[in-house]
Amino acid sequence: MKRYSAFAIAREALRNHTGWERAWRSPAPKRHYDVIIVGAGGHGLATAYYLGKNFGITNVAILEKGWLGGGNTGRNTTIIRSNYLQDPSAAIYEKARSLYETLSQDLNYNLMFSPRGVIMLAQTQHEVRGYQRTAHANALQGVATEFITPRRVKELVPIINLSGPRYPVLGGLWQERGGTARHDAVAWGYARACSDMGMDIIQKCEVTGVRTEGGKITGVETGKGPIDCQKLGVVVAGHSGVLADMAGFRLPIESVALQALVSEPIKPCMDVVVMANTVHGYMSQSDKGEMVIGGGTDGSNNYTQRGSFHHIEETVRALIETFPMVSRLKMLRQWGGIVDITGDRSPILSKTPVEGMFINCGWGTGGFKAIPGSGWGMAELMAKGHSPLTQAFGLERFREGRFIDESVAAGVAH
Ligand code: FAD
Ligand code: PYC
Repeated sequence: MKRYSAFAIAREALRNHTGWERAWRSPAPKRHYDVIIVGAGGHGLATAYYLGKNFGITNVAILEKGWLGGGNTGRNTTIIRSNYLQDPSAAIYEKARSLYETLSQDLNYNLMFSPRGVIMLAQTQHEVRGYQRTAHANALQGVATEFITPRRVKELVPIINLSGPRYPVLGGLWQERGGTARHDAVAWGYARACSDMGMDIIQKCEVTGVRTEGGKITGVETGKGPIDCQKLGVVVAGHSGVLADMAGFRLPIESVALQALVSEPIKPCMDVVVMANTVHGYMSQSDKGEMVIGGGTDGSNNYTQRGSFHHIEETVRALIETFPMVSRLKMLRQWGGIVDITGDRSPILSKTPVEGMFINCGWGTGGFKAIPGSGWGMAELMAKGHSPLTQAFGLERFREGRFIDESVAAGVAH
């Protein structure tokens, strides 16, 4: 695959952009692969990429029922941070954040990573204590965060109203190297690199059945026929329960819609990301000038990719107290994704009761930020059978009661 560079752009400009290659191939599926990954979202593609890059495993197919990146990866609000409380979480999210720092260069694809800083506002005494505790934990974990005063919050976010009648701003948990990245580009960058390594990305190829023999994985049924494999990685976010059901086991997971919206584009007014978890809202400004806004999850489990209308109204109403300027904005578009939530708000990266079948899910409302670290750990788990990054996130923790409680760090109300 030709490298993207300033020189390549100049060359193509001179020949009316007729020389660009397709970013990834669209092959017909082969009858057999060493590894099949189900789901071409960020986590599935990153898993495939690190299988190839770190372990030389490239006879891999990535099967996607829709278009790659069309699930939550292409629907999220792109916030990247690693300010979690528990040690296993800090390890995997910080691994991901640090990989994001150089991922554009690694993939030779501009992910528009923007470490502009993330603040999680403390708007109750309970949150003050919670975030101070997280800042102390992060210091021990080597994650750079600090608890900041309301005055510092105002310096960083001049448009904020510190003295809301219900929820005044009492401080915030600040991560200076948190930020955002372009979500589609993350999927596209990994896809291009996987295709370049010889992996087959097969879109419009729904997995409809999981084939086993003597408790061991042998392959999958798909809309394009049966395909055999030695190892299967299921990375399908909100549809994880459906795939587990096909293989004959159950997951401790719920699927629910989470939605977001963007405003009309306006002049630059906020150059950090702000999460206001008590009022169930968060906001950043995109490079195009739109205010990117999201809220909490729907109150009932569902598989819609829209979310309920009253919920978006509630989000905006709540945000107006902290950001009065929002009341003057016109909203441009709204969408939703199906997120997969576990009881302890931590993901599952695990072997399963079926030998050779692995699962990566449960990232809930917060998995975009984790994509590189998750892919790194999941690839190691699939290649070697164990990984220090994924060890604590096995399915057995629900049986053994070793929960990794991240209900505060999850940030988004559910
Ligand atoms: P997905 O991107 O959903 O990929 C799974 C893929 O599997 C899909 O493409 C789907 O089509 C495919 N699939 C499903 N079933 C089958 C099948 N049977 N056969 C073949 N393919 C199948 N996280 C953050 O860190 N920061 C944020 O700011 C943030 N904001 C969010 C805002 C919203 C509105 C939403 C919905 C989510 C947000 N998230 C955020 C969460 C984040 O988007 C997800 O955790 C992450 O994208 C999950 O990635 P994935 O690769 O696991 O899933
Ligand atoms: O996990 O940071 C996050 C997040 C922000 C918005 C949705 N999830």
